[in-house]
Amino acid sequence: MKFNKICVLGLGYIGLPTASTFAAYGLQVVGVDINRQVIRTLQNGGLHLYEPGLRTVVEAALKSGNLTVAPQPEPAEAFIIAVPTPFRHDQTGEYQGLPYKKADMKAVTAAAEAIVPHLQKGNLVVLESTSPPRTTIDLVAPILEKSGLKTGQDFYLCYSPERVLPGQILRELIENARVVGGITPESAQAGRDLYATFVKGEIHLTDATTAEMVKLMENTTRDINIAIANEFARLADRFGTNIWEAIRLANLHPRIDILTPGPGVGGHCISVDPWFLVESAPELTPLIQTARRVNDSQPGFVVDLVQRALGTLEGKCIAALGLSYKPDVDDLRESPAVETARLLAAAGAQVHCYEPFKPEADLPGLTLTPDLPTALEGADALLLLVNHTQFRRLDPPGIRDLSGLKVIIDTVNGLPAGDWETAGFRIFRLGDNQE
Ligand code: SAJ
Repeated sequence: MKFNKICVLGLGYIGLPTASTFAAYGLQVVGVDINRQVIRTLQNGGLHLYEPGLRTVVEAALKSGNLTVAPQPEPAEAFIIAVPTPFRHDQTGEYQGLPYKKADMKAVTAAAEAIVPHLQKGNLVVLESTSPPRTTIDLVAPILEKSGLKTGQDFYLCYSPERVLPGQILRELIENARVVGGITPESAQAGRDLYATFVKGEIHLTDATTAEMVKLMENTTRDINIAIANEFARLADRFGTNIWEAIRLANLHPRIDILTPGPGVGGHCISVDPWFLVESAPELTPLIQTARRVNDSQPGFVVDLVQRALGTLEGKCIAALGLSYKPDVDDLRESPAVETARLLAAAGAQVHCYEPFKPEADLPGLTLTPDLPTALEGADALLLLVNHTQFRRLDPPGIRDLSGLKVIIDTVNGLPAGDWETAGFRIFRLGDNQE
């Protein structure tokens, strides 16, 4: 199939890079977002999110005229749905007395409904949003059929997960292998033709539900692997040893690759997606549920560490460095750093948060400071929550001159302990209890 004009629904971390990349490769792209502020920002030459390299690609795409943005879709040959699938905040499920989170499919439903009036014979629709198994068949296809057209006969329908790593989206979008799951083999082939516009990695064809499973299995596996690393850190702490050294040595084994412990798992993907499998079959997913709970409870473990370092939290002032869900990104969604700061504040500490990628974020209940010196003012301890490159380069004598604090708490093994100790600080590391 040959495509000249496509609509990309959802201009977030995935939709916007995808829309601009298609535009860069010569397609006419209408980028659609229901948030008028997003549309206005883009039309005025701004950008509502940060991703390395994205500004240049978006600017070029808009300037060339290949990318336009609009609040509603319009007739096109292909429609890509890249809207968020968070979990529901108003409702949880329960299995054996424990709560589990449920997917909020409102945005996917609304996007599919918005396509209906424009859907024509021979069109292709691709769902990219991470979704519970069978969403393409059971949710999206019936909505699209309200057009009077038959799925697989009159129009093609695919599920194709995005698997790009935030921070490297533009490169991975092009270079990664892509899985395209069709509701029919012809649908999968149409999907391949579309992504072949720019994908340099291999494009693997399968059915829609398998493609949904692939995505969920990838992120769930990573979640479970991080959970075991976090549990090992708790054990190292209990046994008075150093998890970072233990992991380094264990990873010398040719078949072992333990991931990195930290304050927990955040972001819009790994902390959310495993619940989609749990929701679909709670009785089959005890391991997945436990891993989620281990990672979600990791901020509490950090609070214990801070308490140990400071004696008490009541009345103590803590400079919390980093709020994003992982290093060198501005995304605060489901961030364990934010959760940790909130728990510390709830326990009576005064927390000065500093997030260099979003110094003015609006986080109810938290105090954000515009820069590092302000965060350090009056602080009893510096708490490193995110391993941002610029924090790793902090200069211990410089911090000593800026502030009277003596205690450093490092949850991500980002700071060279020796240098800080030489400069007169006491350093407490997550999973390293050698008192
Ligand atoms: N984390 C750890 N320890 C680790 C690795 C990560 O605590 O060893 C934490 C991070 O700090 C962060 C969270 O886990 O809070 C997730 O970070 P990540 O870098 O592992 O993953 P994401 O969420 O940025 O991107 C993932 C990727 N999935 C996999 O690697 C299997 C990416 O390829 C997906 O496209 C993306 O989810 C997505 O959109 O689903």
